[in-house]
Amino acid sequence: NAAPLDGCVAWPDEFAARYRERGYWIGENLYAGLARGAREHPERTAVICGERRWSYAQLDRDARRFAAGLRRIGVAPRDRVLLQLPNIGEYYVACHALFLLGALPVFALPAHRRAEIGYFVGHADVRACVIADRDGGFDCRAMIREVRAEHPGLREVVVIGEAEEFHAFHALLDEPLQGDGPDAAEFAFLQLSGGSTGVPKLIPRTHDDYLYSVRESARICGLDGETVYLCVLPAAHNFPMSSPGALGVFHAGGCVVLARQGDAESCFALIQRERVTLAALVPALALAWLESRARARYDLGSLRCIQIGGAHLAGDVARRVPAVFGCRLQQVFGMAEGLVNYTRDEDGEEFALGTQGRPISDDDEIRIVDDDDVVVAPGEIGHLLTRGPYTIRGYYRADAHNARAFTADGFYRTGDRVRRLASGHLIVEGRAKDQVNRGGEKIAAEEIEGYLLAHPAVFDAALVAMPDRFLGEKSCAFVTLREPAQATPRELAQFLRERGIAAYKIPDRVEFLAELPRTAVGKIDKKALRARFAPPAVASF
Ligand code: J2J
Repeated sequence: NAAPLDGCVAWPDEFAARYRERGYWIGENLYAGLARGAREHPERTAVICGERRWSYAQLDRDARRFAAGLRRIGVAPRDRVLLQLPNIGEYYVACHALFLLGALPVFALPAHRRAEIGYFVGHADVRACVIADRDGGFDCRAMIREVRAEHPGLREVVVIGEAEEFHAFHALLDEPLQGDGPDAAEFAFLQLSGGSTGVPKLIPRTHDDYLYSVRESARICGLDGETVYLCVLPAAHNFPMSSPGALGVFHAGGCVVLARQGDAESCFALIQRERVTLAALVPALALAWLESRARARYDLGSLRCIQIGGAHLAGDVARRVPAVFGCRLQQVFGMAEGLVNYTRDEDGEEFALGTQGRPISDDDEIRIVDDDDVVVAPGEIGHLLTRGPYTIRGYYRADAHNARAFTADGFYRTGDRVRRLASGHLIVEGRAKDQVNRGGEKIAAEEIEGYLLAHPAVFDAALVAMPDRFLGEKSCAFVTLREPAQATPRELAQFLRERGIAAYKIPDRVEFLAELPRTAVGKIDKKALRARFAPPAVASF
């Protein structure tokens, strides 16, 4: 086998051999499933996007045509290609085209702005990007122009819609590229980490490891050719991509329905119209669905299962989901770094309501430890460490960070605090990582603190989570100012906006303090800051 892509950490040989031997890594790349679908059931609908539909044959053909066009403009195997698109059908065309080419998509979120996109482009030496002309009121081309001025290595820009001076997506639909795509041992893409550090981390996943998680997820979730999956979370998220997500649905020969608008009523209308059977939500969206009065006006009887994951799900919300929607609730506790846990149909309601599930694989190693990395007694709460056939061994180009984020024997430190039941089910009790989980969108405190500290009036800053009835958590920045400088919360928020960071990362609240509380060792005492907020009011309907 060729050496792994520079900056990626491969599994040690003995682990790779074991994962192959046990049939987890089957040597099939992430394109193969689509090619098979196009052969076996070409006419079946693969993607629905508004009034537009792609059959498996059309999706395969468009992906091959786009791959040919990308190759024509110089995109080569192992090149990194940033993908930033709203939930539109072309998302899966572009993904598969890149998988086939052996180029690595970098899965940016639609919310990302100049700061994040510029960072990804620089850090991963991104050579090309695929973007929409506009998303909502935002002109993505204008942003890319700014990014490109700083990163001339970003040579090719492909635009879906009005391309202006860039390549039009449609002009790159050449004669279909033939072939089977790359060796499955190759790294396939760079996924984004929720992160807890100053700069975002990129997650390299291989075809082999990711396809294993997709295949098993599809099996665990009982997907088949009849599955109609609603993709309402941003398609780039690991959850709607692979747990089992769109890739799981394609693997099973089902249909992905894209929701462009995330509001409850638009989703209900799609569920009714397309007879959706499965939807993946974060708890905040589940709450919005439960709260929506529009529900009564739609026939949602086709729904068989609602998956909820990405953030803490309150017990009362969990109970309401099956009661109100008349379908199964499946909890999903996953992470883009790898490990995914599901509650299973056969586990019964008690586990579905009260736990975050158990791992996909018998070879997902779960280690729960105290602050000194000593394994805790069974059933006790501790830090979750994990290692397995689809959990990464290192972030992309991040040697120093990897030394902290992984144990010497290759376990990933998830930053989550969990306890494990005798049945193997995990319950997420909290987290140790310095992060805000804002309705499933992760915000690394250190990243935002860094931006705040760049403001001339700011002396010190600490970002912490505050409880929110709908989003679960919102962010609050506690700030001390330099004397005699002055600033208002509004000015600071505006300052951050001008840095070009995603809107969800702008602190929801800014509080000025004369001094930040400190721990005995002199670190900012975030626990004390969080304690200033009352526990969340119980949501009632
Ligand atoms: C509590 N916290 C959870 C849950 C994730 C499937 C589902 C989710 C993600 C995801 C994913 C949680 N209860 N049910 O990639 O494939 C928090 C934990 C975790 C972090 C990972 C998937 N489910 N979390 O959310 O990479 O803190 O992946 O470590 O975005 O979300 O975030 P992310």
